[in-house]
Amino acid sequence: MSYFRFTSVFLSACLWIPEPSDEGGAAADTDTDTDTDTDTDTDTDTDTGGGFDVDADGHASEPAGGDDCNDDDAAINPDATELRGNSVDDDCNDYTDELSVPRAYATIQQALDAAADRDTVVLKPGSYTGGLVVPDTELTLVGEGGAAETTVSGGSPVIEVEPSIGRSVTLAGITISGGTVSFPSIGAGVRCLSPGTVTIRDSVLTDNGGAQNGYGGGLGLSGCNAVVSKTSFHSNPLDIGAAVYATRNGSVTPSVSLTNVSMTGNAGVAVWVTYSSLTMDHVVVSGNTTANNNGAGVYTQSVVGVITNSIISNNYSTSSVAYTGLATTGGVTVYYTDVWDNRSGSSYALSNVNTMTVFTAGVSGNLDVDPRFTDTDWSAADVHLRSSSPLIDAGDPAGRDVDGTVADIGAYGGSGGSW
Ligand SMILES: [Ca+2]
Ligand SMILES: [Ca+2]
Ligand SMILES: [Ca+2]
Ligand SMILES: [Ca+2]
Repeated sequence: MSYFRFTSVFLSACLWIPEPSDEGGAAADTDTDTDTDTDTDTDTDTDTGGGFDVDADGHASEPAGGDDCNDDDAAINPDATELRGNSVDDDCNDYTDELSVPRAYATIQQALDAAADRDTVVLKPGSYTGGLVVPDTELTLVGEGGAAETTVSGGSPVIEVEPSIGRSVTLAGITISGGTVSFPSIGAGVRCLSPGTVTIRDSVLTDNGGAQNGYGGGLGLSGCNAVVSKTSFHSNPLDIGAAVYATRNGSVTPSVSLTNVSMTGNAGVAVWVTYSSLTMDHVVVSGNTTANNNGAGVYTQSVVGVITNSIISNNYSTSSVAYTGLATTGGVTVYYTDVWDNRSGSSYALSNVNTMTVFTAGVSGNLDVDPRFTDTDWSAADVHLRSSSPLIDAGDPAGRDVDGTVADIGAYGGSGGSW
């Protein structure tokens, strides 16, 4: 008996919760309740545990405040194992006929290998071992309880995806950590060298890199497209692309889209993209620091793209020749973006160095001001804006926040700002 089941049984024995009418249970109606609602069921269940747990599977019905999504079937409850092919959500997690780890499949890799296109592999809350390969299958790997309750760690990389052209692999609701990569390889956390698309949302990529001599700590791409949203990259140690690294693979140039993303406390250049197209919208790249020569912040070369509604601040490199802050060429358009207090040189003596950049404060909505974040402990920064921040309502006026006001600049502005 699981702790949860024990708790439910225990509570059912101790508490009386008002029963819902007409649960439809099969037990004989021996109490004196009357059928008061307007559905076609008759009131036959109210005497079997007071409507609290009609099917006696240890889980109260949802109308009674419980978590049993079908209180007429004892085989269906949150402790059940998901069965495939029956079009039933057996384990009440809002996914139907998913490949469930670890109940139906002991390991993530077993589930990935068994999956077909459009399948979903769902992880129960817990910690899992990385070193995974997602085959060329259009699938979703998701943590049922979100990134706060689901961690996949270790491996080189933690997760490799291999989608062919036109296919997409989605990773969602997962903390991906502890990956390593060594020169000349790409990608410690998530690696994609295939010409399809990797989609990452509602996730955390942290502590990936380690060796300091490969490319791409959190996410490494070569000729692979990426769509990343509502995701944080923090404390990834790697010089070149601590958070995201992307480049072409032969003649295949990737498209990289980052929306509502934060990158803080990484050791190295957070975004390093070459020979690609790049969109950064509502991205924070702040508090990334390195003692090595390549710099910190954002670096692009031979890239066409747009950076908007974003913040690039407090990135420090001890090298006097580093590309610290925003270092990009004319192929990238920058607007409604704040670039502030990036420094390089010994003891970070050179302020706001933006070598190569096309950025000009005061033009195209661009700013050079203190963002006034809630917290600047960069190892786990809360980059929500304080109410006094000059970046509130300072984004592209064509965009709106979820509250209907003009979009804020930063990771929590715009229509996708709730995360
Ligand atoms: Ca039940
Ligand atoms: Ca049930
Ligand atoms: Ca399910
Ligand atoms: Ca099922």
